[in-house]
Amino acid sequence: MQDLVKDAFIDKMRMAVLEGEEDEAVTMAKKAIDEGMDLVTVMNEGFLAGIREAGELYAAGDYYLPELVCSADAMKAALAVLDPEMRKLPGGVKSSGKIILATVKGDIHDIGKTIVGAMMTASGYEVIDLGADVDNSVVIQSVIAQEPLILGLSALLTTTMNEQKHIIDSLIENGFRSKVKVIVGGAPASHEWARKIGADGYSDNAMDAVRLVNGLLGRTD
Ligand code: B12
Repeated sequence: MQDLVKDAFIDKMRMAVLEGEEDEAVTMAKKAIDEGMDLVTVMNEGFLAGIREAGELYAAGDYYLPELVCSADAMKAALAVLDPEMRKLPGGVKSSGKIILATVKGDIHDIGKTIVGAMMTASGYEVIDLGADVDNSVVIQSVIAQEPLILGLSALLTTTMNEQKHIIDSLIENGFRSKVKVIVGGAPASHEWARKIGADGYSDNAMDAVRLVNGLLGRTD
C-alpha cells in the first residue's frame, strides 16, 4: 500500500474513534487486516490516537461523557477485531509465560489494559485477562490458582489506584508475593507510585510494558 493511502487509512481509524463511529471503526479494523497492514502501527497511530484525542477534548470540556463513551465503544469494537489477529502474529506462536491482567475493583476503564494484553499476546505471552472492576479476592485467587510469572494491575482513577497497593499487601499476607512480579499502570500511576507500594515495575504505555516484562523475566529476544 502506498504511504499516502496508508496515512489516509490510519487517519480514518483515528476519526472513527474520535467521532464515536463504532461501525466505521470495525470496518476500518477489518480493512487493516485484509490489507495486511502492521497492526501495531494501526493500533498506535490510528485507533489509540483517536481515543487519546477524545480524552483531551473531554479534559478540556469540549466533549461530554456521552461523546467519550461513544469514542470508547468505537475503540473497544476495533480492539475486539484486532485482538485475535494480534494473537496470530509471529511472536504469538511460542508461549513465554503466563501473565494475569486486571483493572482493579471499582474501576471500569479497560481499554489500556486490553491494549497491554494484546501487545503482550503479540509478544508471545499467554495472557489471562480477568477484565475490569475485578474484586481483589478474585485477583488473589487467580494468582494462587494460575501461578503467573507476572501480575499486571491497571487503575485509571485516583480513587481506585489504592487497590493496587491492597492487592500487593494481600499477596504478602498470602505468602505469594515472592512468586509473582507485579507491575502497575494507568493514568495516575507512576514509577514513584510503583516504588511506594512495592510493585516491581511501572510503564505508561503498552510497548514499554512489554519491554518491562521482558526485562523482569530476563528475556532478551
Ligand atoms: C475512555 C475514558 C472513559 C470511558 C472508559 C471506557 C472503557 N471501557 O475503558 C468511560 C466513558 C466509561 C469513562 C468513565 C469514567 N471516567 Co474516564 N476516562 C477515559 C479517558 C478519556 C481515556 C482512558 C483511556 O482509555 N485511554 C486510552 C488508553 C489506551 O490509555 P490508558 O488507559 O492510559 O492505558 C495506557 C497506559 O496507561 C498503560 N497502562 C494501562 N493499564 C496498564 C496496566 C499495566 C500493568 C501497565 C504496565 C500499563 C498499563 O498502557 C496503556 C496502553 O498504552 C481518561 C483520560 C485519561 N487521560 O486517561 C478518562 C479518566 C480516566 N476518567 C475519569 C473519570 C473521572 C471517569 C468517571 C468517574 C466519570 C464519571 N463522572 O462517571 C467514570 C469512571 C467510572 C468507573 N467507576 O470506572 C478521569 C479520572 C480522574 C481521576 N483523577 O481519578 C479521567 C482521567 C478523565 C479526566 N481528565 O477527568 N472514562
